[in-house]
Amino acid sequence: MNLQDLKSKFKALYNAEPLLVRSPGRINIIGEHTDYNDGFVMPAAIDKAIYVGISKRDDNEVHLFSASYQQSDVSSVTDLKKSENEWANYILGVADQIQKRGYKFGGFNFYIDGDVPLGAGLSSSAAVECATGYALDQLFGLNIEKMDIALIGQKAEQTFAGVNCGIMDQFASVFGKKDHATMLDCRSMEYSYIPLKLDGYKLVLLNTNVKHSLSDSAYNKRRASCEQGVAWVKEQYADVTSLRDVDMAMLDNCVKAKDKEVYTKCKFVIEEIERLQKAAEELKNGNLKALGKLMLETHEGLSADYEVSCAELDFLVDCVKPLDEVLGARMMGGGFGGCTINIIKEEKIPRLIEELTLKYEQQFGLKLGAYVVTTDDGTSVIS
Ligand code: GAF
Repeated sequence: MNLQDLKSKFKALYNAEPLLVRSPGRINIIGEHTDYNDGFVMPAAIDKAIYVGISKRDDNEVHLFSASYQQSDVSSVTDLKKSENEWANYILGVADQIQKRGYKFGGFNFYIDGDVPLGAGLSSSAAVECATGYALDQLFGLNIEKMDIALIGQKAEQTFAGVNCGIMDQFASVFGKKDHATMLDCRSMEYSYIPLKLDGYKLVLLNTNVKHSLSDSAYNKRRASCEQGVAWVKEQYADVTSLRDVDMAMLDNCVKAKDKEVYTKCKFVIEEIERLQKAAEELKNGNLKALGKLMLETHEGLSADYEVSCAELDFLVDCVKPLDEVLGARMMGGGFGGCTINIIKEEKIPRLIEELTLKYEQQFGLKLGAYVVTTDDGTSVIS
């Protein structure tokens, strides 16, 4: 990302000097669809980020410009509502949530750019939300807690983008730490950093370059199935408030006979919460092979039970599964497209990407994206 270029474009557009904020995209090592079930997640921020330039205005107007869409959007802080420009809603939704929490701010100019691939499941939208929240906080001296920046971003996604998401993506964008994975307990919101020592291996993201259109509605549907499962378990175990409190015996007892669909969805989540805890131990002990095996199990569960994979993601995982140089592989994030995350031996990466690109194109007529990523720090002011 050329920051000098971003600054000069901001100046040319708004005739003002911007404050610059960066907020990264994220990967998730393991722990999928567990965040909205009070479970654990293990994401990390990556070296691809959203960059925001921002300056105060003398009036109450909000002037936005997106470099990716080459579009502008004008509104007012006295009447923040959804825009016809979808990209603008991730920004306006955050401004709206900040206001709803009682913080006051005036009009602002805003320029957004970045190198997080859009629609690739790397949480570019969470990065936009967190960059916006932090930029407004820093520009207007609002003193918002960092955890609240993440929570505000999540709420904005739910209200202005209509996805009933959990907290993982915004949390990872704000709290990421270079060379570390973050283990977050989504119930207590306590977190710890686990060193990500990959010793000769690298994290490689393989981008299917598809985003099947049912992704948002299916996400909300999965969440509803989990809630239904909890409601049935609660009839017998009154203290239960989420799938985090449920074990397989309780699930078998209360849900199995009622609804197969709800049962398999809840089963995946219960298994995944347990799997993540094992994975954290393996990572701490430097046992990448065991971690990789758990990642493969996660993929199987996401594909067969949680049913959020797709032919393209399954194909990419199936291709690398038998290879010695690949320790782990799985689809990542909400599902229905985006990227797989792979742990691959460094010297084998270029050749493998070449082969997979060919195979993927032959199979689907699509171009494969491939990014060797490193982990990075979370949201910050850069100048
Ligand atoms: C999406 C959501 F935004 C996250 O909150 C999380 O639920 C994830 O899907 C699945 O683990 O990225």
